[in-house]
Amino acid sequence: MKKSALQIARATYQPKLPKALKGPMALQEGAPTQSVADQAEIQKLFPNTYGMPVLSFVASNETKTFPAINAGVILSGGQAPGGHNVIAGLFDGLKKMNKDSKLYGFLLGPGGLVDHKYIELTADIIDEYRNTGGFDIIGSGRTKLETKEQFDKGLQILNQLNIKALVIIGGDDSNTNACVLAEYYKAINAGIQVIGCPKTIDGDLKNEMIETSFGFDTACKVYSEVIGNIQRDCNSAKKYWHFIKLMGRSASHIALECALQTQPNIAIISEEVEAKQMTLDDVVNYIAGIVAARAAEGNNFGTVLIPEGLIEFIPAMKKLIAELNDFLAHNAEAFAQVEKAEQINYIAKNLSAENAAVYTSLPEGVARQLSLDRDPHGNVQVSLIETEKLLGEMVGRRLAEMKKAGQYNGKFSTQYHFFGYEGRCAAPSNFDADYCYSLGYTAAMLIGEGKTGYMSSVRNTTQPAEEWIAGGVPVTMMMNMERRHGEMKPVIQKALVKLDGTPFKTLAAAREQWAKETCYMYPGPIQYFGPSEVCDQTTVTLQLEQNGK
Ligand code: FBP
Repeated sequence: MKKSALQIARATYQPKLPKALKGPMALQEGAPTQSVADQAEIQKLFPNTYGMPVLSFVASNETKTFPAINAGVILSGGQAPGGHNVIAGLFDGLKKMNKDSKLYGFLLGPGGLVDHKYIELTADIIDEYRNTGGFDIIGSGRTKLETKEQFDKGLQILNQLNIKALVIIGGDDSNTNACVLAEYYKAINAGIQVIGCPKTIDGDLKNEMIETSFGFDTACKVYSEVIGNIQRDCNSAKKYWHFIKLMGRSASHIALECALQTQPNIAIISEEVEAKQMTLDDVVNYIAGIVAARAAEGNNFGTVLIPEGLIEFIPAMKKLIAELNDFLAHNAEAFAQVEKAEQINYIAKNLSAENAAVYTSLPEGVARQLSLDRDPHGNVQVSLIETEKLLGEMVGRRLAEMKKAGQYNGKFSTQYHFFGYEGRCAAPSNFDADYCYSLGYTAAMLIGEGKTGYMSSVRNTTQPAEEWIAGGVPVTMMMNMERRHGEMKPVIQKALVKLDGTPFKTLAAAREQWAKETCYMYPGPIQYFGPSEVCDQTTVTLQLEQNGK
């Protein structure tokens, strides 16, 4: 297949590894661990994998020998830059321990394990995918691995291929399921180790031991590049307000990181909206106030960053969505008979007065999206809701009222953007290329040490890769009990934006100035070759979290 010049050059990049992983190494065990909350319940549910110590690899003079092993790998959930390097690192690590080891890839996500769809990943295949974006080497999928039947069907193929270890590359839910699988295989003495790897561009799988999920760095850099370009355009023509929605199903880490990289006029953070119990009108008034203040200075242009998950963090919208889900689930047939022109009225008549008022205040298009687009579980698919248009249109209406009242005298023209899929398969930045390769290599070493129920962990990531600390964190350590589909379940705690954390505080301290003045920053495209300060810097979020600056 024909390749671009960058593809060819990038294929030869050798990812950096932590010093401890470069030669012979020894494993250091820490003290026994506890789950972050609900210790008694989690311990009861995971009697075989609870309380294990945190592990770190350190350089050693002792050379060990390892038997050949067959391992399997699964990519789970949304794509994130660097997945191919996790697999390359895993492959190289397994081969380093014993050249006769083999790696199998299950196809199209966890479903591949259950349906027995797989390929053997040979050196030729791996070489094709080194340092590339995407998950296309084996594909990904969102099948949840959670039932005993699935685990047993998986075990059949693992036994058939003599696979002794399985690496699951996924987000919080996939790693939770990986841990349930590890516990199950241990309980039945299946002789299969299960290791997880932290993936998601959303950045919400992180804690004391997992500093960041892979892909967040690259995705934020791609979005920040285009936001910067839009800001240049915006500041050149000075005639548009750009409403930019950014991916991130729930947490606002991506919006926050992009704001820190580009200094837009406005950045909405869902976690703050929820904490302050803001209504949709409050958010609209906040934006309209800034638009009017800039207009008073003659600046009828600006940029607004909006996190994808915002709608569900607005308490009134959350209530409305809950009632709508319920109503539509119980009245699907009757609703299907209603004429299109009548649908909004019909729904409004059947909602509680409070929710009907919110519903009818929405622009027609959004009201329709809320009532029509359901996923297979009957839930609104928030990512399909054009929150950027919702806010833009509502701000437009508010400004018209302000104009009548003599509080605003400007022009308001909008442009709308949604950045998500553009960044999920980008070629990994140097940080993600190195981080992912190290995560995969570490997973191989954990397999070599016979571990199960661990997540591969690489820490100290704001320092040069040489100084990174590779090891494993027991997945049970990150768990707590949460209500899911009406039942209490053990899950890895999702990391939302902390309002008392340095990244948010940094935004909060600067945003008034960014709103009033035009302080845009232009990060430019990801650089793979050149000075280290240009090519190897990780996210502002990680630097602020780890170093406070
Ligand atoms: P993961 O949590 O599986 O990594 O996926 C994250 C994400 O990219 C979200 O940001 C987004 O809301 C969602 O996936 C989109 O899902 P899909 O690819 O199924 O449209």
